[in-house]
Amino acid sequence: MTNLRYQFKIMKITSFDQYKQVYKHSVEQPEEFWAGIAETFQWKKKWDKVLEWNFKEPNVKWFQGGKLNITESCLDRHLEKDGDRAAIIWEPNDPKDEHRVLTYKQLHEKVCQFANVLKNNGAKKGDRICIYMPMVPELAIAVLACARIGAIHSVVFGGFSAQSIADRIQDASCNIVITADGSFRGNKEVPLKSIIDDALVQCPTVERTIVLTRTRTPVAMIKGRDVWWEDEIKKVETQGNPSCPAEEMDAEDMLFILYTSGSTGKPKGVVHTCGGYMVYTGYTFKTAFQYEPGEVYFCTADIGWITGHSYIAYGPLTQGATSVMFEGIPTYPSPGRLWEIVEKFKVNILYTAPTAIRSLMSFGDDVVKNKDLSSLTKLGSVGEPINEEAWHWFDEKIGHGNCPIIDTWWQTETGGFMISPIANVTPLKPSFATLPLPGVQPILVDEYGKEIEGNGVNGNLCIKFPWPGMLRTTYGDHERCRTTYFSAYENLYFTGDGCMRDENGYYRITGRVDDVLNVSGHRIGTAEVENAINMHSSVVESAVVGYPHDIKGQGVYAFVVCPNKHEDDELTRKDIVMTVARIIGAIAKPDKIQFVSGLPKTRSGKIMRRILRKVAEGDTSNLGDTSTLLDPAVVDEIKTGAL
Ligand code: 6R9
Repeated sequence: MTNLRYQFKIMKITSFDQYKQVYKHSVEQPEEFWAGIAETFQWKKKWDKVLEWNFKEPNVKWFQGGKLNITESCLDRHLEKDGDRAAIIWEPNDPKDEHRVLTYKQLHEKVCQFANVLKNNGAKKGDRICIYMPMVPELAIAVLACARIGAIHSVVFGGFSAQSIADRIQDASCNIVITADGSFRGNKEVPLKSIIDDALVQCPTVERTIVLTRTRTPVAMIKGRDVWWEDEIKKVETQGNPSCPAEEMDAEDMLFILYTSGSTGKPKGVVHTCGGYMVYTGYTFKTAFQYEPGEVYFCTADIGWITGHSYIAYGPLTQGATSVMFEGIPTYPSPGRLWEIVEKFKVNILYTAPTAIRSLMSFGDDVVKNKDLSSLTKLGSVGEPINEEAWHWFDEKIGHGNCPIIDTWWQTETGGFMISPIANVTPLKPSFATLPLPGVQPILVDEYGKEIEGNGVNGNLCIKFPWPGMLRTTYGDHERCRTTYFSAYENLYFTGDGCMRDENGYYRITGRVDDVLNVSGHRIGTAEVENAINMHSSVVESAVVGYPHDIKGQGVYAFVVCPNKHEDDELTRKDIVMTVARIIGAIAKPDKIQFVSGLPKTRSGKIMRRILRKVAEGDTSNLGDTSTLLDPAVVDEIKTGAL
């Protein structure tokens, strides 16, 4: 049994030397290290075995024999001492509307209530429940209520189309959908329930939808299938049982599924489990931000993405943190909105994305000048590599030069931060995620999987030892998990990212090395977008690549073969964009569409994406060897027509 002083030390790191010691210990004695961290969470029964693993199948099990319910670490354990502390501060889309504060006591009560609603509506442990909701506190409540009763949530971001939702509901055979009439985002209203209705035409497994009132836009409510959230809550109230016992879960039981794009067409359902994910999100949140109770923390992500799961909901709540949740967008009603929220709630820690920073930078410094940002002590960045210009602006204009920037590198699949500075401990270097957190063992490999040792090197980023927050499988298809992450290099988890390690051993992520784009910090598979474009009636084939975009990081550039198109190119472009929005969602819309008579293919029929990437980047001076192309003439045409 590890002693408590040691546990305290590993979560609260005060010097760079101490980080190095703890890191060394985490590599030499990983099981002791992780057991020490796990001790700081609430378990119904402690584990029998810390770790069992191989990366071949893969088979990774943490804290086997342990019994828990993650909501007890997030809620119940804070009630006695900190029940009146704010758990969630919610800021609505329209600043003229009232904000809401939910204390730990209130959040606990609402989660229990809604857990009982779920039970009344037939939900059981192990069921898959799809959640498609606006960024309102009820979204967090729905997520936690699923966890409370042991149902597996699958949150779908509010920007996805009916078709994308249907694919995800079918893949996991969900029986319940939780949604709202609509959502407010900036000056737009999204008719969520109507989109769900379109999706459900293809989803016979769904027996019930629970609909929250938000925009009160008219909705179709189908007898026997659709119920209102508010009515169901009233029923629970009259039943007079406000509490809901937390279902006992095995450490390795599934907690949730979250779909993410890869290099093949269909998004994968990344699976996270109860014990490991709880320990990992809580530990990384506490460690990287060196979070102290009472600090106000604001993560600008949406719960529909992994960042929101791990660092709006679960991670901060396990640590009894006060988490600000924002319904709207950074530029509404004006580009000063984020800074106004910081001012209003005296935010101490602001965690956001480079794309948001670049977008707000473009409005000039005046927007920031008259805002009181003096409450800020720590800043964070996530989602994509942060360029130096954005890093310095964030540092100077927002942090006034005295807030560390915690550039956290991680993925949906890793569950939580992997490579990240520790606030006020790790010396920073702009655009570098710096060093692995204790417990994380990165390694760079060449294309053959050989380790690239030493410093001042570049390679593909892999992880060589398991960590508790890693994905366990891809839902319904374990083989896909193996081939995607564990087959490229033997005995390593492959991240899909390229990376450089500088002379001091600091890591800088250089971007994806597979066919995944990172648009405004969101992962989009090129194959997925191509499939959607190809659905358009006059498209024969297409190829999608990324190109550098000032605000989004990467933009979507599509080369489309469309011989029988409408004579008005612009109209056809709009139709294609609309087709993509229908099939995937607005987030995947191509920024540029170039019509071509053919794609550059090798004699074996493979599209030479290298050439297309160069054209999209506007660098056609040296396209490299094109001699293996079936028809080298198409390259000239593509070059001339570049947008
Ligand atoms: C958390 C999240 C994961 C991909 C990842 C990488 C990129 C994320 C980054 C970063 C450089 C950072 N990425 N954080 N690149 N520096 N701090 O974004 O998860 O949506 O699954 O995306 O995002 O390319 O592989 P996810």
